[in-house]
Amino acid sequence: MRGALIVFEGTDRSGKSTQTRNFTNALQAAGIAVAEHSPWSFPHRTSPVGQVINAYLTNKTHLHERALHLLFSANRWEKASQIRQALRRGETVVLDRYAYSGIAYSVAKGLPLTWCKCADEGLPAPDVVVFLHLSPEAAAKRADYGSERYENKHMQTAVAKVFEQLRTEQWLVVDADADEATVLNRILDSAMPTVAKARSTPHIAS
Ligand code: T5A
Ligand code: NA
Repeated sequence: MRGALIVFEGTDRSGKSTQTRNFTNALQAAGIAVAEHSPWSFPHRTSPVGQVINAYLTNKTHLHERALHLLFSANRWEKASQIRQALRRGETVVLDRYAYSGIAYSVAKGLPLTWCKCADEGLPAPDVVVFLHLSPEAAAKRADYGSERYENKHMQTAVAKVFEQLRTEQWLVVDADADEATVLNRILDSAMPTVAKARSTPHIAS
């Protein structure tokens, strides 16, 4: 059996890092092999490209918007073959953000949608996209909100609109405005059947 590629998306503070960790643990508890160090997060801040992105996000440097978009994409391409290899080895890969975030944040800042999509074309395609839905008001009440560049209501509302445009019928939309355990149960209920189906499908999409 191959691994499944599972992507978590959502606006800032919707609980992606918390739930990708919980979900990875739940997969392991169910006897499903997961890639080492899973979940893998984007931006992956410690790679050379990731360090430049991190400096931008924490307001330590300025970059042209288009350069920044390409760096976020390059940061995913740095990991693309590792993702494919893991899936082929039968390991499931859980991602905390992916190309949808790349497009949503750049388009929200005014870059053209078609241009933004190009840079990520050809990356391994997810089998499952779990979208954690949380209103900007509820997000603002969570710990540390506002410490990074995009954490303001105007930006988050714009990003949510682009995510809505990108959403397909295959996305699993989960209401993330509940306690951690309740949100995890919602995710497991909706994602587990799709994960099982993906693992029994030989083809890895791109
Ligand atoms: N970005 C990213 C782009 O512009 N382009 C790209 O291509 C990519 C990949 C950083 C920024 O980069 C942008 C998007 C972002 O603005 P990031 O590193 O993913 O991206 O951002 P982080 O700050 O690490 O993560 P988020 O702000 O998105 O938060 P999460 O991961 O959604 O939320 P999490 O799990 O860290 O939880 C936030 C807080 O809420 C608590 C947690 O304990 C934590 O304190 N919490 C809950 N509280 C109450 N109820 C619950 N159910 C809770 N679940 C978690
Ligand atoms: Na996060």
